[in-house]
Amino acid sequence: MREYDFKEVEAKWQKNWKDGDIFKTLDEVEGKQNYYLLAMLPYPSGRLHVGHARNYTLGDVIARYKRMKGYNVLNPMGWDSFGLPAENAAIQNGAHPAAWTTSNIENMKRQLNMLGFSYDWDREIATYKPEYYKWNQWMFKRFYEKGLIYKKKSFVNWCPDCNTVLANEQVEDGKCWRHSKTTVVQKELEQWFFRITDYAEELLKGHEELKGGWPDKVLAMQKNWIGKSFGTEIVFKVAETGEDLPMFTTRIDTIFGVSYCVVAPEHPIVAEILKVNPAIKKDVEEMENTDLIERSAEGREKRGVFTGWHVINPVTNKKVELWIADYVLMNYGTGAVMAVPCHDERDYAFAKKYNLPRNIVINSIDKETGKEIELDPNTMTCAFTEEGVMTNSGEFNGMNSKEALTKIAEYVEAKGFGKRTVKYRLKDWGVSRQRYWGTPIPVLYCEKCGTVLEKDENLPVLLPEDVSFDGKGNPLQTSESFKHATCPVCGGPARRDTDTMDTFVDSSWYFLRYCDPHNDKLPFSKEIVDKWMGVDQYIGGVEHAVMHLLYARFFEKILRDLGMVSANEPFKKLLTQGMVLSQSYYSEKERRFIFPQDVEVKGDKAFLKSTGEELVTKMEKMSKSKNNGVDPEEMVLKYGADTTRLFIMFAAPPEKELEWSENGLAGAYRFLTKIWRLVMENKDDLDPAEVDMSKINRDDKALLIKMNQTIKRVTDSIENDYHFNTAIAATMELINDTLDYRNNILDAGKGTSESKKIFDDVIQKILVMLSPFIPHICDELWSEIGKEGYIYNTNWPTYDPKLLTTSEVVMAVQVNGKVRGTVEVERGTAKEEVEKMALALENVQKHMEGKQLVKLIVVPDKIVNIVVK
Ligand code: ANZ
Ligand code: ZN
Ligand code: ZN
Repeated sequence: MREYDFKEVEAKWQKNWKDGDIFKTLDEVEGKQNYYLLAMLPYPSGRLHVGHARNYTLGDVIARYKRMKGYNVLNPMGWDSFGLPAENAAIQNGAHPAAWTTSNIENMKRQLNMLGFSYDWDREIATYKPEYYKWNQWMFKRFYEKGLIYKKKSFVNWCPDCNTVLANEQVEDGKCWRHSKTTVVQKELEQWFFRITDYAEELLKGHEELKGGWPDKVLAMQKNWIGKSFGTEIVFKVAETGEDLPMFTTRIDTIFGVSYCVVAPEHPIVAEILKVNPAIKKDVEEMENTDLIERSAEGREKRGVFTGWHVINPVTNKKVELWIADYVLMNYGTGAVMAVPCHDERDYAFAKKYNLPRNIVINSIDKETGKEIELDPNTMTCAFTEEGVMTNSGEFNGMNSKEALTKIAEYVEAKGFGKRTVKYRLKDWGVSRQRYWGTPIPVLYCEKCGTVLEKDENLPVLLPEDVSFDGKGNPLQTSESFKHATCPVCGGPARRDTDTMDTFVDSSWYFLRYCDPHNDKLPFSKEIVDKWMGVDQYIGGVEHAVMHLLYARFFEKILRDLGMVSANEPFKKLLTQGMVLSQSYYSEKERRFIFPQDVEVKGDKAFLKSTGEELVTKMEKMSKSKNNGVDPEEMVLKYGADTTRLFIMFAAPPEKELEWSENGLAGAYRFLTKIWRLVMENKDDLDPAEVDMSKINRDDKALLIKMNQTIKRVTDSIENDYHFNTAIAATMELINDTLDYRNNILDAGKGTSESKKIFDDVIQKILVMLSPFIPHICDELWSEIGKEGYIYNTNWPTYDPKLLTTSEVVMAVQVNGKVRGTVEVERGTAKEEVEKMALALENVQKHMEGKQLVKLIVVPDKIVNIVVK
């Protein structure tokens, strides 16, 4: 028998698939429903990492499974190939970002193909290609025409290491998402913004459509990010000037307790105040220069200054001081706050520091007695922010504060003091980046015509080649050919915008381009896109919950409103795969992480080979700094693609963390050799012909039932949130039963005329069910058993619902109350038959010997009772 040689098998089938062009996907196939499977496209960093391998294996298994279930499946792949690393590599090595990116793509494509993924490469896209980014520019123009893009001078997040602006979503705990040690600072710049806030409400409402299909946690993260809050805008008048100063509050129930008001240092009124009170200028400037993220940090000491001016509370007519403080931000609400120290933590801290008045307007309620507990502003140690009973609030006294929230809002509206409003935490999306490696923004500045957009027929605005990558500032500004252009309106000289678009623009619509990748008239045709969209199953990392996944939804909605697509939501179902962990080894003596090759593992302990020191082990996320990374290519070279795929799918359900282990891989490999042997030893005169059910015996039936049960279990496990691990486990059980059947029945000559047929059928079904996971070996064995073509094109097996449970029961046979044996019979067997079988049992006869039969009772399908004397 030929041994299993994965290198030979995998190379052979990868070539066959390619030569046969079997993964080519048409937009329509007669009699088949379309199914769009999408895995998040990778950034071409150079090498595939384990997270990619997991993500794309999951996708490929689903794609192959759906294909066999009769769908016309789209399973595309591409490259999110603009972005900083390419540019940083250019600065370091002098290679052009395009060259770096192209060679990375080539290498990663080779690695993906090594894993046997069923991509239709004819639909491959790469966002750095002019034929792709042209459409970013085209869409920029359409969005601009719709009023969804505007330019504004504003404070933006700036990473001094990236040397560029970051979106709010790219700032994590005040640090850059790419430089976890770099504090993001604020810088004032002219920026292009996408009006994502126009869609805030719809992005929130759209969650109704996604419930069930998306993980709850992702929906919760988006909801929180959009941050809808209901409040009231109430107008205070400035006592000194009479001008209106609107405040945004979510707690209008506390209006009677306002003891001062605050504006942000950037608030427009501050300029007027400085004219009459220049002494506070320095304070204001210092507050303005404090980092925005730091300013909004919880628990931080607040800073402020009294303006000298006052404002009048419209409800109470009371005059209170107006302050400027750093804890109020200009980009939220109205940039002005009515402060109620006894009922708000920030106000409380501020009022204590600056000795401002504090008034109670809500009393606490005793939970047991329901009685009001009077609070004392002088003895309380923190703000009371819960629900309670209204006090010191005129006609609202005694009312529950929650009820008062509505009542006072109505009152304020009726009196014309203000109106109820809704505010969102979500900000417009700033897309200008001061970098080279991105889509040029198709805007020019002409002295005569002002801001103008490039003509459609002049798109794409190409990235110029005459740039220098010296790490100082924006390379585009070094290109003379780029900067100096012709005004598309008057033909005079004009200056190009030298910023490029945030690369999240690229990934906001790439899934539409896959549907119609070669279109040179439009980004895509609506007719074709509507055949595929929305994506039936999207797979990727949960780290994209609020950036990519929100931006892509935003784009889909704009494009729908532009009449370019029909679906409301781009991704019907979302699977966020878990992280891949592996063992790390740490030496406390040497204070460093040890590479696995320098470790000796004994039982559950690990030692440093060179010194014998016992190491600290931990299962944790793979990372370079922990020396616990695994290179998937190495694994494929060592064990093969099928083994690697099988291990990844078998080790954990997709949404859970996966613990990488070489033992696990070795186990997967042994399993493959077992299948190999099972098929190769039995492949001759394979004859899975129709079984004559009247001729089978009990053992035949047991295997048939096991097979049908397995088909059901495997199918159900896949349909139920892709629990591939249980699907594989079920198939392993069937394989073991099949081996037993061969050894104990076929080889022992105990079979019937039907036994071999059943056995052969089981072998075929096993190959079909395993093929989405381990496609190479299955195709090889498929051809070994004499099949033509590819398993990829066969149908998924179905089960016979009548063959899911055995109809046999085991009945105990008792003699004088003691079990002396059992009989196995078909359910509902006649009493006389059962009696005969029971009395024929040797052990029963032994215990009846020399005695007289008194009674024989058969409880059908349960028990036989024999009484003797
Ligand atoms: C009076 C008040 C009394 C408030 C009280 C709270 C508790 P969310 O829920 O996040 O929307 N606020 C409004 N604009 C602000 C700004 N630009 N910078 C800083 N704080 C601002 O928060 C809304 C609450 O945050 C508002 O309700 C306001 O303080 C404050 F017992 O008004 B509140
Ligand atoms: Zn950075
Ligand atoms: Zn002009």
